[in-house]
Amino acid sequence: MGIVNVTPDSFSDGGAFRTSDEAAAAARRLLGEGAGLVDVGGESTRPGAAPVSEDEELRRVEPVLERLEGLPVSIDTSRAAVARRALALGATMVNDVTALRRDPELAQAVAEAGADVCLMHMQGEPATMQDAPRYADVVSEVASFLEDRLGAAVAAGIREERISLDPGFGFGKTPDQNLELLRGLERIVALGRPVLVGLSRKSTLARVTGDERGHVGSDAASVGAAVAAFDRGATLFRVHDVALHVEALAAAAAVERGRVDS
Ligand code: HH2
Repeated sequence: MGIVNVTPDSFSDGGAFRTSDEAAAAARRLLGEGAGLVDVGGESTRPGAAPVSEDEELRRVEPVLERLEGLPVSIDTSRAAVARRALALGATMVNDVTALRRDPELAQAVAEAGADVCLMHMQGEPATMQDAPRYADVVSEVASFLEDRLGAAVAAGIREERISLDPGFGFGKTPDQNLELLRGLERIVALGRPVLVGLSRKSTLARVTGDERGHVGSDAASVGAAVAAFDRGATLFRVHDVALHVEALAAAAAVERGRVDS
């Protein structure tokens, strides 16, 4: 999954595009590099980010989605109105960092469209989530949250085979909590749904490479973390540098198979 942020303030590439044409061209490039899907988002969820209005979110993503009709697109939103518009324009997946908790109508919008959905764990809200995240046992708590949200999504009429789960790296977690969660990823995989990970350029990766204050991890560190997640059973990777991840994960998958051809 290649990332296309249409936001002025996302943590690593906010404000990267001046026009919808530029954003759509970047999305096509990521697909050309081997992404199976591009994730288009109009509201930053980085730590400290303020929410944007529904009108503003729609104004940002709609022209990009129009330019990507017919291509595999996921919409990074927690709002039913934005999801409905994106699904009408051909998006096939809704990536909701609130796991269907923010907008009570979103589950129905996904169910009615028969779309895929990714349910992500977050402790708190983006504005304050990094203030003092606390867990007795981060792996168990995230697993049990995702199990509950999976149940809620199915109860709302979304078919289980449409649902993927995401532990939500960086969303209300310290660097050590992110690493403990990644080390224990098999517990999330054991819930029986595909697991998506968003580790790309997250600030925990800046910490592990000795950058004490940086907010953006390197692509090399991102690839290392993605391969560690792959080894623990993750199958979906939300990334900025698609070409690097495609090559690294092709190598990791070939090792797993023990032969060149799949
Ligand atoms: N991380 C961000 C946004 N959306 N969705 C999922 N499923 N998993 C993630 O880990 C995830 C996500 C990060 O926030 P943002 O500020 O939008 O930065 P970027 O899109 O550059 O990663």
